[in-house]
Amino acid sequence: MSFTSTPEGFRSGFVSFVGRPNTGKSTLTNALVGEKIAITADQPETTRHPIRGIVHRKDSQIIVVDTPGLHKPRTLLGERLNEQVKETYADVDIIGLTIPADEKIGPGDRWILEAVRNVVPKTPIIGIVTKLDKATKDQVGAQLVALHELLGGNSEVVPVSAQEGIQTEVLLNVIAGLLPEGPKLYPDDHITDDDTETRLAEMIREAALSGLKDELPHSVAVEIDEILPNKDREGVLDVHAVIYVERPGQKTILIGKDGRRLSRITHIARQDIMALLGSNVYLDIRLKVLKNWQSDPKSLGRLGF
Ligand SMILES: Nc1nc2c(ncn2[C@@H]2O[C@H](COP(=O)(O)OP(=O)(O)OP(=O)(O)O)[C@@H](O)[C@H]2O)c(=O)[nH]1
Ligand SMILES: [Mg+2]
Repeated sequence: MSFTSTPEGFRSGFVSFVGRPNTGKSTLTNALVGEKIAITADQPETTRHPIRGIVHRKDSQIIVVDTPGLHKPRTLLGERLNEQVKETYADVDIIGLTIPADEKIGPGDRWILEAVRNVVPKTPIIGIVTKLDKATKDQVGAQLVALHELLGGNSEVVPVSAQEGIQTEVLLNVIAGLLPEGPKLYPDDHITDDDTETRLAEMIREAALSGLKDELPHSVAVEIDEILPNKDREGVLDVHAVIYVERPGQKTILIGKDGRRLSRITHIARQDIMALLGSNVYLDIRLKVLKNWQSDPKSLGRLGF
């Protein structure tokens, strides 16, 4: 841990990305932080807890808070996530509203903007047009105008492609310019607040989500049971994890024909886990049914929601 001295005129503070599910908030968070701290997936409602990532720059420290996408909740889990997100707004200096370049601004976006303005009427909101690489120049231009109109006043709007790393520095400059002067809030080598177990569980969830469709991704939750040194092999860590689903049929799908899907999940997650832990890993994943956990207060509590 090291805290180098803070130069004159240094700025620091928090920015939170909010937006509909699947608009690229987590991908953008990772791109700005420069390390994968938030999992991403091509289905909506992937992120389930606010994740802090720290961007260390010469003259500023920007703490990015990635949040679950806001949406009209269908389950108790959805309601709890929305509450969490709204609590997050209260503590940030800037809000970045994310809207993809290739999707029309709709009622969902207006609903989010209204929710944000109700909770924190004074916090500046910048517009971020995400997935720039997926649209033509004209589309991006039109989206910037539309987003500017939606936000009103003299709000900043910035187009980015987190995937291609286009305009990310520009976005950081805009954010830093709006932050108050202040000292470093985190040591120079601190990247995220999430503990190792949470990050491992998320890596397994990301591997499990890949290729799943419809409602199944929402039914997946992961818990790390324990991490222990392997008894027989020195330098190897045993990671025991459980993937929860809501119904027996979902368990069958995740195991796959001849257990193939589960082996693939284990293989992919193990690579990520070894990279994070910097150690050889034996990964053991069990599958369990926790009936309708998304709607059951007791199960939600147990899974940390
Ligand atoms: N082409 C392209 N795809 C992107 C970009 N950013 C994100 N995506 C894709 O969009 C999908 C959703 O990205 P996420 O970062 O998980 O979106 P999110 O807003 O965090 O979603 P939730 O956590 O569900 O609210 C993933 O398949 C990403 O790979 C981008 O700049 N360009
Ligand atoms: Mg996300």
